[in-house]
Amino acid sequence: MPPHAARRLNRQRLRHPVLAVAALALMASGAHAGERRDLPLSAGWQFHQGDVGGAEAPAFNDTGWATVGLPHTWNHLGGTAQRGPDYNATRGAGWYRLRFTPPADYTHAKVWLQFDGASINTEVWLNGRKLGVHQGAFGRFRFDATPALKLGKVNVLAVRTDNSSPSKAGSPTTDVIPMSGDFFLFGGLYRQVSLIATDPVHIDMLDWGGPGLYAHTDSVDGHTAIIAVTARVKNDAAQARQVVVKTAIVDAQGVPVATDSHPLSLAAGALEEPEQSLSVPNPHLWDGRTDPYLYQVVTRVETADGQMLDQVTQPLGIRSFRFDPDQGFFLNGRHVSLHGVSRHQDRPGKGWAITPADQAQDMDIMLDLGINTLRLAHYQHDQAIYDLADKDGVVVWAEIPLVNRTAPETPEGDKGVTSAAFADNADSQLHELIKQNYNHPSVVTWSIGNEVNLMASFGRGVSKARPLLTRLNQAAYDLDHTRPTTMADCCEPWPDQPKPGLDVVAEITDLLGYNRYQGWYYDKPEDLGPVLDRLHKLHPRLPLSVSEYGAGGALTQHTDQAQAGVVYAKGHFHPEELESRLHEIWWAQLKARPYLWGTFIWNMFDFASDSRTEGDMVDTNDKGLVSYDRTVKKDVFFFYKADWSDQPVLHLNGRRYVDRAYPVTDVQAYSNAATARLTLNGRDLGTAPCPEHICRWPAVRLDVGDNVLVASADIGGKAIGDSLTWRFGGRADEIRIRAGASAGLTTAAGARYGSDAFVTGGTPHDRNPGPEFGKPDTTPPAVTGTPDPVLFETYREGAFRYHVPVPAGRYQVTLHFVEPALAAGARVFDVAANGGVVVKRLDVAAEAGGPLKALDRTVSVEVKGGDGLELDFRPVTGQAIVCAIDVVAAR
Ligand code: GCB
Repeated sequence: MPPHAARRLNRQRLRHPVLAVAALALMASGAHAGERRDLPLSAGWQFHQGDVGGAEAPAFNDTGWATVGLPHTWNHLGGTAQRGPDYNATRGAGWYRLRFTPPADYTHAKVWLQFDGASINTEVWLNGRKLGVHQGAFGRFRFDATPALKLGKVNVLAVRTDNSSPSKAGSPTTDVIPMSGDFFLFGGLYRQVSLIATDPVHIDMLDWGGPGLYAHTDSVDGHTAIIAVTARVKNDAAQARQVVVKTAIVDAQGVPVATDSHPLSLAAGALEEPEQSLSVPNPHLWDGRTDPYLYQVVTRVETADGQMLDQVTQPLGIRSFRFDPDQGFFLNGRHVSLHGVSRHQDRPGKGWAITPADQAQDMDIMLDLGINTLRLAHYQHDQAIYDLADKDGVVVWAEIPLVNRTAPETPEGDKGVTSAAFADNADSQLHELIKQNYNHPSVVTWSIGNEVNLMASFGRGVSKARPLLTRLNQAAYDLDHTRPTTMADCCEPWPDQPKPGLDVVAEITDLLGYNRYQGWYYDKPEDLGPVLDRLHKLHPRLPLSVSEYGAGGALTQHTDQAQAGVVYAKGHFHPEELESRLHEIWWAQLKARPYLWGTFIWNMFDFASDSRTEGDMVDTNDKGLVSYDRTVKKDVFFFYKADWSDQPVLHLNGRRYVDRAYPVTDVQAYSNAATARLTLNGRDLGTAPCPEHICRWPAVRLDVGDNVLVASADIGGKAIGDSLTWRFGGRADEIRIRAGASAGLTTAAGARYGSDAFVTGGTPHDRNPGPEFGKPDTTPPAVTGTPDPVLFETYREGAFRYHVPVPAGRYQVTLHFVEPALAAGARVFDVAANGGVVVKRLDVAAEAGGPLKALDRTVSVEVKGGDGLELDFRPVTGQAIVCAIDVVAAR
């Protein structure tokens, strides 16, 4: 029916609103003979990890198998310091068998088996008869179980799942995306399975796992919204049928506000897709987190004499949106600055086999943070989370798992040749994503890939991603003309620095996201903004977002001065304080760039990654704002919450760095108060302003023993406070600094060094950064001539100054040096203490007798007044260097 005709029809109906409402209220409620019946198959499965012959046969003896419930996975990894006894990262086959008895009184003639998601390849047999195969770990899929099902009798369902790694020789998943990625692909029936009975005449059950009913807003203004609804109506009966397709749009109170009826002739076996156009008067808009108002679309197929055959209900949010390359995102004509996170779906112990309560908890934590957008990375998540996003007004980026490469890896590397099977699988997973999520008002863009040329950027093969991306982009348009496409790009080379083997993938999709890790994996954190500006200039018509930015943050690893020491992005030391600091620098730059339509932190939660041993955990990517088990909000969580949420926030940082190395330290809090006050053991340390939500009390002198810090503020007349206790077990007149290091150290003799601090200038280095992701583990030769060679592995180099905050008095200052590589004569420098040169023309290699030999110099220095000790390292030839500094009161 053309839209204008529908509008007329609805106007006529609205002349009798009371009658219409009463009639449709009836239509939208109550049980009917033709109503679908849904039998969850969650309990009582027999499970066997690994392959077994003949398990698809009904008579197969599975008595020795484990009894499990769904959701289920056999894989367990991540979130712990060491691999525990339940560690299981085995990829391969997992068999499930279930005996169940469908009710004998099923009057419906069609029965479908529905899998909400199973990983990665799934083969299904019912009573020994093969129903089909599904390839892809994330989409919902269904099979027609009718011919194999026995009503009222015991049926045997056998399912073989296989999450073999695609890179394994001869793997069955070679052509199933994703080919790689750091997230672990958990195996098994990790979402629900159910049996659904319908009438032979029904809304299509075999439309890529989708609802068979699709609605979108054709147009909306202040007075009217025109909603286009397409129901795919299938007649699986042997005879032709005359039916009526009745559609109602029902408001949040359950009141129908628009209806349409469409008579339909269905030949035997036919599928028809009648389009209906409904006009909603005075539409209440779905307006993001401000007002996520939801209608429902209810479509019912009835016989000509009014008997219901089938009915499907889908969410409807009436909204308009657009993306502008210079001004960002607009929802219902209003600019909204989209700020949010990316999320993976796994949890400790459960992997991907999570419950609706887990989904709800994740959303609650994200809402508490104050997100208004969410990237559901790097694949289709469970319907529950899209439903929550609809309900809570969170704008969603939805995506398919085309990650890191667009062709299978061959033994010779990635040749960039996308096979037909691979392309078809990516296309199928895109169909599933779009069909299954079409009706979610929260979804505003379809992403067709993530970092598709990453491997090629590392020199591992070549990337020829454009043909596949172009196909997927076109498929997304064909499936949904209402939403723009996007993708996340990592590796675009600058036009003046093309990289052989690396293709440019920008400007295929309508929008683009950049994954950027300036200051973590590469560059400096301050480079983020300028790099984005350059990209914006390069693609002036392309609306850009930052689809990832983030840093690791370990709960048990701490540093005294973030950014003073070496950054071990792919290694073992990820101090929480550095994660916070980098986000402070990044967010200031992102916030100042209104052309970005959205920003997405990588990641909301730590997640399992069998390729990583970083920070303080194995098998875990620790870039979450919240711990893997969801119990600990890292400091940086409160930085964003202070900016994004309207809840009052006052959070003292560093509560997990309890045993402090230095007697003097900055204290910092995150808050959305204008100012905050701090006391230490009851002493007032004054009120600090909180610009950009960061309140700082510099150089606070700690007491020996416990230090109770209490912060307080007033936000809109409401008092808010936070407190923590630190311990300082050292002495006020003794400071030992480990130069270049982001971690502290206690020597064999028990001397405690803090991480590099109190310093300006120079650059930090570590000769032995430890194992790093993606690199062979090598241990450099140790320094000789010291009982503490580790103290000589890190150093600071250049022209630099330490301002050591010790009280007045006489100090023994010991400087620890090593020459890492240079010969005598290549490096000569002076060291001045409070202006006077105390070490003159030092050539470490010459004095120590060559590189990698420890050299100590001790001088006595008088510190007058309260300004502390300034040590100035002044190069004469080459660069100055120091490994550690002891400033100890002469006693
Ligand atoms: C990326 C990837 C993401 C990784 C992340 C990281 O760019 O898209 O999947 O987890 O980097 O932490 O390195």
